[in-house]
Amino acid sequence: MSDKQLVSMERQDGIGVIIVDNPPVNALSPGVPDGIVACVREGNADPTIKAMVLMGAGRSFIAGADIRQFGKERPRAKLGERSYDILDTSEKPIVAAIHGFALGGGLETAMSCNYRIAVPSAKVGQPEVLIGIIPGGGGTQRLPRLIGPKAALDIIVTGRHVPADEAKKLGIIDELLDAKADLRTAAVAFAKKIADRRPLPRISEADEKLKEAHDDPGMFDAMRKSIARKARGQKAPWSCIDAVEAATKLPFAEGMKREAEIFSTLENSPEARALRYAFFAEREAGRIPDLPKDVPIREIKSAAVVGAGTMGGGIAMSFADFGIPVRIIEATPEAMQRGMQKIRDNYAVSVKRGSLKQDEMEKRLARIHPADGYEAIGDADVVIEAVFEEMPPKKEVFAKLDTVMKPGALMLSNTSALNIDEMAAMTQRPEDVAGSHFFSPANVMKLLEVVRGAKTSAGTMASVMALGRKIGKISVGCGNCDGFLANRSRGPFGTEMNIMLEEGALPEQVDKGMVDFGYPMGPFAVADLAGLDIGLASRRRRAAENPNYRKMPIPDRIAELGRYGQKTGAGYYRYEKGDRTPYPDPVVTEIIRSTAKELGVEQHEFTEEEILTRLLFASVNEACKIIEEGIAYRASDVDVMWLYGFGFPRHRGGLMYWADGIGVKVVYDQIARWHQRFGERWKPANLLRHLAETGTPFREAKPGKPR
Ligand code: T1G
Repeated sequence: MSDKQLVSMERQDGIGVIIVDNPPVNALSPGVPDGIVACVREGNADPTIKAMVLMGAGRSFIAGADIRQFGKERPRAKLGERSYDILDTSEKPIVAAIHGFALGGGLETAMSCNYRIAVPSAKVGQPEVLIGIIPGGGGTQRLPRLIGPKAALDIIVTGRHVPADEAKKLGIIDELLDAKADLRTAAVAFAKKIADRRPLPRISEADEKLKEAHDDPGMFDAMRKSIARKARGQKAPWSCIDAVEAATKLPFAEGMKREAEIFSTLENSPEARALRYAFFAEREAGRIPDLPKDVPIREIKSAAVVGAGTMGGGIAMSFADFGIPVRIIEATPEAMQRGMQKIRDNYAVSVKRGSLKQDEMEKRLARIHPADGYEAIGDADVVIEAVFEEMPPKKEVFAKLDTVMKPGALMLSNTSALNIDEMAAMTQRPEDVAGSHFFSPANVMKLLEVVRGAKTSAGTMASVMALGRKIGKISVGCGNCDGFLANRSRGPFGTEMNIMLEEGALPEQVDKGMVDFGYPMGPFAVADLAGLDIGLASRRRRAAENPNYRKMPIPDRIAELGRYGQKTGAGYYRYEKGDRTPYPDPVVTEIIRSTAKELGVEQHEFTEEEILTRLLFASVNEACKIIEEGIAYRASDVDVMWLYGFGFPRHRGGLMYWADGIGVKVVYDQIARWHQRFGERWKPANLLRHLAETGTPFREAKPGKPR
């Protein structure tokens, strides 16, 4: 496809309409910038053309540079000769007509035009920091000139997508169209209206708004302070601040050079490569390898949830948040009352924080309906079971659902580990049963683990994956086994962290190691947040099922004292009233030391590196077993689960990507040594040995037959 066809110009009433047509999101792939340059030059040379409009074909304006090109050798136009520069120096006015997304190089392209108009559903932004770089097409120099450095800092450092109405208020958009307006028609009319206006407004020449930084020079350090904790170990967020600060100190052309210098130091940094990997891994996760592309997806217009506890309530909110009416049933009116009150309280907290408007809260609450009994939910398109995490009550629920749910309804379980086939066997329609494992808090966490049972149909699997996307989740599919992909791969991490306490480590030491690595919280603090009673119940269940199950005396003794974590004011740590800060507790240290003595475990000093690799290699090994069994469909799905389910630091790409950075052979050799030292629990997975012997990276691991 020649450049021209990626970008073309049509003449309409003396206006040159330049259309970028590079599906799916009109990225600035090779040929697109040149195509824009060619059209602008043609427009300026054509006397019949008085002004131009730049717009995108299909569902979006321009979603930025082509991320697939980063890190690759590619032709680069010099500063001053890029499409941004040609647009900026056009003799005739150019109007950017925005629908869908104007992100990264897309917004930079629009800011290189003289005017910007948009439909109300459009979103604009500079999300480059989310892939470990900074805007490289003038965004750090033009945006502060357009809306002031402070607002520009917020957009560039957070990478957030700005809705069109806010973009209008900020001054990014000159005209916000009516929702019913036809974009092209409105754009041509706008272009005709401004065609003769001179001088042409050029953001590169508009320094007025930069004065804001002279009045408040401390804004850059204030931003640095505000991101210190969240951006530790990363480069891009800090570089974003440096580049915007440069815009307030240097003339435009100098600032552009500074931006390009900073950009070139980041493009191929380990952080940028890891974040690019995560970007595409997330999209790949949405595809289940052996599902036919044309499998019919069931439309979901109504939902139901069985159980109004913490998870049930959060799941109901997820549906309501995305406009789907949902009915909830509970065993008793008191439990229903508690559940509904919790939902109201959760929304009230969001309103108080300003992340939700009061009227929107009312709208969402109005979509959540307490219902009386199973009969009241029979016509829902999907039902999710979220009762206590034990098999008998879950089987009972599925038996009842089978008698009331309409044909074709999706029947799902929110279990985080229990056997989906056992629940499906309680129905006459196991093909409509699957797992939909939400992570707590269900209305906040973006991950949805979609579990395929032995009899789950392709249609059900594809429909649940699509449902996850519809309610704003990242859907990742996997097969059915104890703990599925997420919790099973995390299991050995949990085992190792408690065994290291027996060998002499302390919770605060392990947590410091993982926080330094980039986790928002250490694993022991996370356990206290989740509640140690859940861990105790799960260990007791496993010990009951498997006589060889390795007991965990330290966490058992802590929990048996009623120390369930934050909710009881003490767990692995102690907590002050109303304060979530974890304080080391000598009571716990004493339990650890005395239990270790009793067990006669040899004590040793732990380095941060041993803490990190003991915890993560244990899960890498388990993940290899999960991949070789066909439970995971690809190694990158493990990474997406760890990024969105377990807070793995995103700038490290994910568990398997990080392990690839260390090297399969190094990981294998260390695990083999621990196998010798610690025994069976460290037995290397066959797949791991195979990868080490063949020098194949984890990300190229071939999964077993999908289950
Ligand atoms: N480059 C290459 N492919 C892209 C792409 C991009 N910028 N954006 C999307 N895709 C692919 C994606 O992989 C998927 O492919 C398909 O499009 C649909 O995407 C110079 C340096 C726009 C909000 O960071 O955030 O500009 O899986 O499934 O959920 O300063 O895509 O179907 O094969 O995500 O509707 C800055 C990245 C780049 C935006 C749409 N831009 N994209 O979300 O669809 S750096 C970004 C997104 C830059 C300049 C710098 C989202 C979206 P496939 P999707 P969606």
